[in-house]
Amino acid sequence: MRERLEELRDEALAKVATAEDVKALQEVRVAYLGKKGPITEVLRGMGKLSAEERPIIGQMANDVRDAIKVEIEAKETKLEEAAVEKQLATESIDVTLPGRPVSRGSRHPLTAVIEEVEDIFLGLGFTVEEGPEVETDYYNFEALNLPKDHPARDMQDTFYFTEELLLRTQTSPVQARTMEKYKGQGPVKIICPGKVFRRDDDDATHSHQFMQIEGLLVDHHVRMSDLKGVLETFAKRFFGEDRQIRLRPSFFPFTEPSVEVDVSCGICGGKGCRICKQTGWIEVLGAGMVHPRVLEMSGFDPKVYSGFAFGMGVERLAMLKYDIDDIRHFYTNDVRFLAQFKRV
Ligand code: 2NM
Repeated sequence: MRERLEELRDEALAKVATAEDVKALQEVRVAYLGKKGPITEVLRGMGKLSAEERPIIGQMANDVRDAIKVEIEAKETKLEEAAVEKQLATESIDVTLPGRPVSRGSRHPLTAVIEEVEDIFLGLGFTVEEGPEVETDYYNFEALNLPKDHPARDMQDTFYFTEELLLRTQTSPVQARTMEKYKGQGPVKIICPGKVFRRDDDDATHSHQFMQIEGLLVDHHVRMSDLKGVLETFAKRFFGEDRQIRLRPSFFPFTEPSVEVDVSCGICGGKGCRICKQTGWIEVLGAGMVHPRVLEMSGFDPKVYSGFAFGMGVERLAMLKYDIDDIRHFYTNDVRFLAQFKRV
């Protein structure tokens, strides 16, 4: 039995030594250490041995089993390490290669301009109000002194869903809604930025959809000079301290009197050049004193309150400030255009 165990041990260890993979080792384990293996068989036959020999052979059988087990485990570790080594050699990655750059986006230039204008008016004590883009005929026209048969409606004709529901042509309905909310109690100091829609040509300077910012101030004793001061402050902060403004008479149904506001040309400083068509001035916005009927319809007593309002196109502001020659650049979303407005 002694010889048989030694023979089994040498045989098993030889097979472990030549095993080339984990699967071969597993086969050796099953063949020699399994329940039906030869060592178990030897142990089973120990009943025939003498009492002195039995513990010696038993011990020896255990030693042989342990020796085989230890060898299998050692070989297994070696094979696994070799497999990892091989993988490292064939699948190596170069950690010194530079990473792919992550490009950061930037705010859309129209968003940047809106935020800049908001900052200026917040600094003057105004708040920002928003409202629906789908409006009722009442808030978009009636409440702004444009009754159903008014000829000025033609200029702003728009996209109708029904007789009474349309895409707003200006953000003034937000102002009418806000005035209603204040229930005749001033002061109201708001600006309303947002998308507006008009039946219009689409070319380098026109779009059927654009962004607008309107402002409204209603309080006791509000005068034209207040409007002038606020707009001059805005023009200087937005375009530069060296700029001037001038007012020209105009007409809007919701203001009386109404004015067009020009800012002095930033290219020639007012002397006249190609940009300002030799006039020295560039038109930037419309404004006026809120019509008493508009105040009245929104719940303010025109004998107690007066106000001024103004409206400007965001695209036009951006085009003037950043020298952009075509309104369609804002909607094409070409990153070569958009990336130029990254803030430092
Ligand atoms: C403009 C020009 C002049 C205006 C008027 C009002 C309101 F609601 F108070 F009647 N909001 N905005 C207004 C006045 C808008 O845009 C060129």
